[in-house]
Amino acid sequence: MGPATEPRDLERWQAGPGDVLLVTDIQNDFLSGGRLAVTGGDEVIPVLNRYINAFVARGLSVYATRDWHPQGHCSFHAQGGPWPEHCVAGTRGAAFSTALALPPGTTVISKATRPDREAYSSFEGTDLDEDLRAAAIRRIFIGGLATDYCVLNTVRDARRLGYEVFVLADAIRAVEVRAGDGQRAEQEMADLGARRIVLDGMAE
Ligand code: VGL
Ligand code: ZN
Repeated sequence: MGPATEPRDLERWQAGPGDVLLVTDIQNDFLSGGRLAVTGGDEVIPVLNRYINAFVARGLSVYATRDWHPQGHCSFHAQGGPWPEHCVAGTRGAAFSTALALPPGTTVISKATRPDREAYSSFEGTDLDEDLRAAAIRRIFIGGLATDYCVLNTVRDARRLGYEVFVLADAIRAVEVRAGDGQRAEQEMADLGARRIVLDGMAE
């Protein structure tokens, strides 16, 4: 296998009909000062804004997901879960960052809304698959937080459901509960056939 086909290679890319931008969990609690701040999480926002511009300029749709837990969610420490309380529906911590330039008409997908169920994938317990199918979407361009949780699990489901996936390598960051989780997640996504792109690889 030559270098050009190595799975970790960055590809030139362009977005067009059948493509969607899936902006994942750019919520205050995952950003600096938040309850579950992801290291470097803020850095992806200006990059995502440029991807958003590129999609909007081509008349393509943008979806934004949000972690949207009820109070007392099973994933919180107080309930014996792995995380501090975060992204409680309707709170400031659960709100999208005001620095994120979501366009009018953005479809918002709320996930992990049931008290007794964790859901890292944006497909789990949501209408995302039905919505994308109804819109004839075949390719998902995914960026956001966190690489090793929501992004990874969403990509697993997307590939299983038959979507082509492009991971925005310059617009994701990992929680890294264990060092290397982000790297392992990126490798698994590549192994699943997700392609890795960066903004600079966009063809004119
Ligand atoms: C997530 C940790 C806790 C995520 C959600 O969406 O990546 N990570 N809850
Ligand atoms: Zn959560």
